[in-house]
Amino acid sequence: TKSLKETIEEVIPVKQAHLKKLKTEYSDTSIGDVKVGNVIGGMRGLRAMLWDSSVLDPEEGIRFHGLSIPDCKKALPAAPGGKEIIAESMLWLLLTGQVPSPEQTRELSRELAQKGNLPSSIESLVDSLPRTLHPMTQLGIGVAALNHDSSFQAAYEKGMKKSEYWTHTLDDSLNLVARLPALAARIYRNVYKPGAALPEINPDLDLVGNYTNMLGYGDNHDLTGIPSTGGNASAHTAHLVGSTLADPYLSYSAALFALAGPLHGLANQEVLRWQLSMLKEVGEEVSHDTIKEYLWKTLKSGQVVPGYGHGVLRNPDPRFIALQEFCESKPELMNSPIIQLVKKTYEVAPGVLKEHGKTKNPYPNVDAASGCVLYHYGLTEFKYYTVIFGVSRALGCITQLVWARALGLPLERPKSYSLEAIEQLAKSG
Ligand code: FCX
Repeated sequence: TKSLKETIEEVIPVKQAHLKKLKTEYSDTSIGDVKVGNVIGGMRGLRAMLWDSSVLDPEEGIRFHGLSIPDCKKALPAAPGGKEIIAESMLWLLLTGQVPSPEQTRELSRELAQKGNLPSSIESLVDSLPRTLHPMTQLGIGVAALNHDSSFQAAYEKGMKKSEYWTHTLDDSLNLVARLPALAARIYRNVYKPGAALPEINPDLDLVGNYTNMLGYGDNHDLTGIPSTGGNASAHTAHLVGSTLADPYLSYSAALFALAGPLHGLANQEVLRWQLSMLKEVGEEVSHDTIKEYLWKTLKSGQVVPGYGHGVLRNPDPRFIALQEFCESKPELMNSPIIQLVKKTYEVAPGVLKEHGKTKNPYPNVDAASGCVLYHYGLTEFKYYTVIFGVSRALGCITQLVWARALGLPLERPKSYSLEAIEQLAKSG
């Protein structure tokens, strides 16, 4: 069976030819205008980025090489005995656009397990961090320090041809993905279970199986996240930093610090903090009316309702729907108070946000549900939740780094203007 690298190698010339055709035939063709609103509104809706492995449609959500999340669940090899997509099969799809065979998936799992141990210098670096330092900050520090062994950086210093950039980027990226579980699990152990033993990586488990096992939750695939890609802040950051030829470790650590923002990945922590403070205030008997009151109290205090709204989506996030369906498929999940609360909140929050009249999308995003499943499984330390997000999102970000180098995409440098200059441009039309 063909390896991942061999499969990518076959696809690269096809994509390079497609990009070359685009460049020669359409470089000077406009595909949309830039309004002042785009420049001062966070570039919302600005068509300004190439990202091939997935597309995010405002109405129907994300598709990976054309496959929706339900399509992926049907097509991709699932975990042994499980139903959930396993990370390695998703990684193969993202990187190659093809569905891997069970053997290819198993082979990749074995390769990642072999590469999964942390260098002792990284272990002592992470162990030296204060327990009170946010787990996301610790993860970013650990990932950046892993660049000690970057093959991209070493090859660059020796001088390598542009055509080799992608293979060293892939090597670093696979090493990074392989080491994330041990790094993330060590941070969890250090902060929440100091002194507890950390299980070894088991070569017979896949990436998520090893990660949940090292967290102390057994080989539980229900905790995995769905990688996302595209113009969101963390993916965009990885893409921008990678365009300077900073290696994948530095690029992904930058992405993790973007993910650590409350409007982005930290929202899954914020949702739990918010829902739990609601539970504390209104007690277990929560009615739609008490939830409504709490929503208005949040909005009136100038805070956003965490887990609702989205920069692109204008419908409930399919990742939220997938998690809701997952909860409905497990009776023990459905009578968990926190999952009941998320469900009841979903029944009133869109109405309140529509009445509030500010958000363009009053519906839930993935964070509205991602944390409560973890909470139910006993992983109640919600300040750790974004770290789990940071492990799964790496798949999307490193895919883009490999492909940006394979396609020879240049350093990113949008043009910036002063307020005065923007006004002049707007007046001159
Ligand atoms: N609660 C209250 N107000 C909200 C809101 C929410 N959930 N979502 C948007 N708004 C407000 C915005 O704050 C903005 O108000 P302003 O004009 O006073 O600044 C107005 O509605 C228009 O914002 P909008 O264009 O709809 O949304 P943006 O693209 O600016 O922002 C995010 C999108 C996701 C940042 C926004 O919806 C939000 O803050 N949501 C809550 C935090 C969250 O759940 N983030 C996770 C998003 C995603 F899933 C992820 O990255 O993981």
